[in-house]
Amino acid sequence: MTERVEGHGGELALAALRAHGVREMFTLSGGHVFPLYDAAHKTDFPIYDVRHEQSAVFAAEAVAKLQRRPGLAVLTAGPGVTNGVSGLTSAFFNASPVLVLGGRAPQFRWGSGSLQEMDHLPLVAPVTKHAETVFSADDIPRAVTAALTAALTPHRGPVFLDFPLESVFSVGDAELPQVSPVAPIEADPDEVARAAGLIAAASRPVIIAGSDVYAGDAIDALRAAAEALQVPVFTNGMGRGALPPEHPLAFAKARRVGLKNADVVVVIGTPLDFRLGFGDFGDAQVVHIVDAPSQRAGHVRPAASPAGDLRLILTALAEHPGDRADHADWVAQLRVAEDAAKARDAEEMAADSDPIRPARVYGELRKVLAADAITIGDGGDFVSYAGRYLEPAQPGTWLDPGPYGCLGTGMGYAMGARVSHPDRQICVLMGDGAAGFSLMDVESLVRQQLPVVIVVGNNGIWGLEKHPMRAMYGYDVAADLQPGLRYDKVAEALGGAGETVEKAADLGPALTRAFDAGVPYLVNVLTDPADAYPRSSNLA
Ligand SMILES: Cc1ncc(C[n+]2csc(CCOP(=O)(O)OP(=O)(O)O)c2C)c(N)n1
Ligand SMILES: [Mg+2]
Repeated sequence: MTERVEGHGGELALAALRAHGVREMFTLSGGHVFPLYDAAHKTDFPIYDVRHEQSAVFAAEAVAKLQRRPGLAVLTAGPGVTNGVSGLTSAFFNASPVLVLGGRAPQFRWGSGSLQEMDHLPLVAPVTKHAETVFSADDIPRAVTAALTAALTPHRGPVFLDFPLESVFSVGDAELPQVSPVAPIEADPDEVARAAGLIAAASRPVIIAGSDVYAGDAIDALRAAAEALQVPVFTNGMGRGALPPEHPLAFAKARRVGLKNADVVVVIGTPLDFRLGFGDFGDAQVVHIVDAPSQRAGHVRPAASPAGDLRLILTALAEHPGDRADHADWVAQLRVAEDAAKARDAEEMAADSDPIRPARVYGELRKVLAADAITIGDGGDFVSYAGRYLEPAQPGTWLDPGPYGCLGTGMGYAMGARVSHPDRQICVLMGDGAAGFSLMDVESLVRQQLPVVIVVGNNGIWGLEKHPMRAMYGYDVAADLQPGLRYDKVAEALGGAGETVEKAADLGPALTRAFDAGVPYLVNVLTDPADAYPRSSNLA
């Protein structure tokens, strides 16, 4: 049974959006998109607005990542859309189902020089799965449905539509297309069996599970596969927290030892990119399990690479009928390395140094974060430390920018997280450099009553660039910020609250006040500028 809908372009768009479970929009005002606001306003569809379009797209991406449903950003024509391009690109790298609806100058006088008249498609096409201009109101429901279907089909990703002024302002009517669930891609059973056989026969296998495992709702299947085959699990991105930290197969710190000694490395739902040494694991065989054939690596020859629905593939691995090698010694060996690294980390997280070292910030934070708290990283070294010292206890609680590495996600991701989880702790970990990209959106959070905690690791430098530049050239340029700057006062001026912390002993009480505040609260921690995150490759 199909439903017929009537109304202006905004109303037709909203009808299709609702049918797909879109529940809110993130935006920054512009006349070209007024009909979308009109439709939302009349039907109590929540509108959250921001102070820079990139925050709107990042907020939509956070919704998409956390809730595994489409996130929506509405951007006005021209500069509204171009300001959203870094957000779209991040979503593209992260396979996040984000829909950006753009305004567009009128078609009937295209070429005459209307305000903000530009064709957005050539700009956004390379970073979207689908980009289209919808020339008539009647066509909007079909276009929205097609775009969202593309966004949700693995390998997922962002999509873009723009509406010429006359198409979104005029009245039309259309059938509301049926929304059918995306059919799972079934992997080649022989390839799955080959993968299962390799893992089962391995002496020292490891799993690395990434974001698509969460996006594909395959967390339980991952756990079942790991348990059935007794394989230690490391994670990255949205895969973090897939196994609770106390699980016997959950590992984080023993990664170097694990990858150095493994004979089979099973990478699931994440690309073989720079984060994984480009898939070069020495003599180990690589099994790369991906959610769509397009995600198979071109630069590596895996021993097996099943491509398809991750839940189905992982369930098949769990049910592997053949013999399996005993991995108990291997798991025990990694546990020794893990425990030793944890003990070292615990010492660093308790360090009483002056100035404060970032490790201590995370030591204190761990004491006040609930298991379901959402932590968001936006910065350089300060966030690398977050990755090392914070242990997400549940899946879907960790947001990092992903392999595009775009600074500035902080306040947008925070908004999307707060809207997704009104009752949880939301904590943004920000470098002082990163803060400059989105801190103005504290105003948006205050005004719309979306409290979050922001912890700024304030070392007065672009640390992740300054230290490598010095190492490379013996000097650095364009890497300094004002030391000791009062970012807490910025939050205060924007209607939030905050404080500056200079002594390690003051961190705990400050964090407790922050989470109790009920308004956006910025804890400005003055950290040691001499502290550089140790990394083998310092280029980012
Ligand atoms: C949009 C964008 N611009 C520039 C960079 C390059 N970059 C990566 S990390 C970094 C430094 C971040 O400094 P800060 O946020 O203060 O964190 P710190 O390293 O000092 O802890 C820069 C400039 C980037 N990743 N994204
Ligand atoms: Mg810094």
